Amino acid sequence: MPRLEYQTAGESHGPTLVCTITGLPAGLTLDIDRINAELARRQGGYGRGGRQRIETDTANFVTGVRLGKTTGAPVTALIKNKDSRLDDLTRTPPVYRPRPGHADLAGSIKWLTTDCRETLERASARETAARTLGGAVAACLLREIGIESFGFVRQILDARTEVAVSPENWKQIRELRDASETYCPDTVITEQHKAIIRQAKIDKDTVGGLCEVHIFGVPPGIGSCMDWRDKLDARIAYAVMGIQAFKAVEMGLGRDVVLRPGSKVHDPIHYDATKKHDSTLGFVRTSNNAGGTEGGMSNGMPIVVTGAMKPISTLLKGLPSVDLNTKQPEDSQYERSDICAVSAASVVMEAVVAFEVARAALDKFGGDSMMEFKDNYERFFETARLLPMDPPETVIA
Ligand code: EPS
Repeated sequence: MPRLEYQTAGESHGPTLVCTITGLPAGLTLDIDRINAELARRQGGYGRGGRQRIETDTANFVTGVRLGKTTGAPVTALIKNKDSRLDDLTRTPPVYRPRPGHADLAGSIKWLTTDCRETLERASARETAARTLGGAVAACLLREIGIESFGFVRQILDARTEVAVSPENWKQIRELRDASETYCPDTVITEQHKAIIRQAKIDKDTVGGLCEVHIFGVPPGIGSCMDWRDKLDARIAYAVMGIQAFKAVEMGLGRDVVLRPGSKVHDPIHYDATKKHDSTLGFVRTSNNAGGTEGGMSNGMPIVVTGAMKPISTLLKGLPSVDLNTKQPEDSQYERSDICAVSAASVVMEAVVAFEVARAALDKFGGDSMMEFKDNYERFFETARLLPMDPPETVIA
């Protein structure tokens, strides 16, 4: 069976976006309502542009699914672009004045053209709808083994919530997030976010922020230290940096590890027999500075990832640039865009992190069918709880 992978295709103003997922076991029930709910959430958030009023993103599965379940064949899903006009040069004209911060300049040189549209149609964050779909499918698989994901907005510009998320409170915090127009589980900070975005609009400017994702119920031992390419934290960082406009990724304490000595960074290990039947197998920590991975493997604690999104590079007032045909100084060209897309990015980030965890879970437990996958998962826990296998007197202290 191939390893779980996904790829996307489609232009921002082409007829459709495509997500193809290979390596899914047979028999996975796709929760279409939840998948479409994630697509709708990605379209939302305070500060989005006019495009989201045109589109109603929904997943149309065209291969690899029968009677609502995967068959083991490649799964392909389409998301229709209602605002399809790629070949209409009056409504989708060439772009000769590249936007600093966008893919425009590098792409136009790479593909030997002065029309940045060739690049920007694919570089556009519209593509993230397809990755959100792939991640929402992966989340269906994870829920079958009790793994849940949760993403939210921690900060926009300098307005930051200090809300603490834990396995005990995350569902209440999710309700707060869902009531927030910026997907931030803090009513006071949400109002500050909205004021920041309103001011940016007046200033014809844009703003970025921090997204945070927590994954709960991940058993120890997902990922591997044996090959750097299989390290779970490395895979997650790769996936998060692959989201449009992301400039930094951190696990747990992240770069703040440098501000503390080792005794204040590493999470003490305790054994609690009452938690033996949890996904932790009873090995609990009093802190989670590591963000749930050690040595590139999950350690039983929640996986905690932060991603930093830069401000959108399309500014209504333009930025200093050059006309690629005349080489004369000109301000960058304006294309309809968003003032702030951090809320949407938190949905995309949750999706791409979930996909990486799903791949690592399938690498560990495998199986051509969901029945086999879940059976392997249960069997692993049964065996792990039997450790040590040798009688205690033969174990050298
Ligand atoms: C987006 C769709 C795009 C942009 C935005 C996000 O649609 P349009 O270009 O037709 O307005 O609103 O894309 C960008 C921020 C970008 O840099 O291209 C979406 O669906 O998320």
